[in-house]
Amino acid sequence: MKLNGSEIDELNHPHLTKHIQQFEYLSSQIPDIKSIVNKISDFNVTIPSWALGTGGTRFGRFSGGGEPRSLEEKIEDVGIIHALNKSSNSISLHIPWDIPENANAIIALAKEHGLHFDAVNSNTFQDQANQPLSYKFGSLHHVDKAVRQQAIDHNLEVIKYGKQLGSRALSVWLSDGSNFPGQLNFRKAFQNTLESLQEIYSRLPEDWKIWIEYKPYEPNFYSTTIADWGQSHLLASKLGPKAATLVDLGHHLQGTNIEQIVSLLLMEGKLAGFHFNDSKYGDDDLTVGSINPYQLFLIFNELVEGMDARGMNHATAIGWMIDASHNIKDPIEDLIQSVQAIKIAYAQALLVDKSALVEAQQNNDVALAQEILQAAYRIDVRPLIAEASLIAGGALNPLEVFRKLKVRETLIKERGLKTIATGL
Ligand code: PSV
Ligand code: MN
Repeated sequence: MKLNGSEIDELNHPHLTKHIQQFEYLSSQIPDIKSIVNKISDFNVTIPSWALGTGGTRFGRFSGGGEPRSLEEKIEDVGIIHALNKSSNSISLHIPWDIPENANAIIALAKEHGLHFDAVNSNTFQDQANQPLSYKFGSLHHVDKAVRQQAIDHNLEVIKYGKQLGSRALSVWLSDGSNFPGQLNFRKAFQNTLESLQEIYSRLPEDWKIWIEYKPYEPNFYSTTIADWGQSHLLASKLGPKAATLVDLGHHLQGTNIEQIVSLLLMEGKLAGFHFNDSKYGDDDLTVGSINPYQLFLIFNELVEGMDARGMNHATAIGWMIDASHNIKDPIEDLIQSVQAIKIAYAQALLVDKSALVEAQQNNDVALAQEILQAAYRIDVRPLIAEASLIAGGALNPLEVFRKLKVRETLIKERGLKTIATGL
């Protein structure tokens, strides 16, 4: 299924007069609104292939139907999101879940939908059929060199697929860790991981990066070998300039000041990018901005400040991606909401009065500094986001258009109600 621009235009039409009024009102409040609209237009958020099906917990999974059954259908789904919001022009694949049988045909299909391929993800957290050695006790950190070698070879294979598709980064998340005190020698586990990553790093293509994700717990509940940003950063700095730390918002213990982590990683030139989601308790993988939109804004505030300080291009210098699981919502609707929330937070961060904030900080004027931040956060920037989408040929309200066009109903007709889960 592929949406066409004219059916989207038609549904925008009845809302145009109201939109123009709202945008004009916002323009009267924001001096250089055009430059902000342009930045929003340039900004894209990658959709992970594994987020297009219904997720689940270890207790159950409740499919809404019409889920993608193949890589081709996952690309179609991202194409639908991109046609609606004009901000999701790439997909991130997970190997072996998404092995492209015919890379040229896959590239052609992606192009048809205006998409390209972002980072490729390796998977050494599951055993695959016919895999000689088990990852039950870890992969790149394993006590047995033969298991480590198998995991290294898998990562090299992932790079091979990524090269065919035009990806430029390998994203590594390890579930390696331990469940009980005494199970693992932390130092040896870390050194094994480093050695394994060094071997992968030495085989990275010239223009590639390796992104190292961290997570404090789950599936292991006592220790994780790359548990936090310090451990990831230690590995990334030992590896070299092509390695950096990937921040998944859900991978922090409650109350962690993620914006401060982001600021320092940026300062060191070691922020690879993001996996966006939201959470209340742990790695809940909820819709971005659904629980704590203020935190998301504060993170973007640091991003904008830090990237501007280093002269980085907001849209392209780091990886922007969603990593979420949709247990009760339609996955496409959830992803549409997530991308909108990210664009809102980014736009609000662009509206912070930077020079006034610097002055307030210099004067230790704490109350004023807070006022300045919150003044930007409290602006309703939705007309600005809608304007950027409209100019690019997208929907003023992507979620509403998705529903009005009865996209899910069509997908259910095409693909059936009962679909097999691929991925997480
Ligand atoms: C598991 O927590 C996880 O969500 C990691 O964040 C990875 O990025 C993702 O799965 C896919 O491997
Ligand atoms: Mn992640």
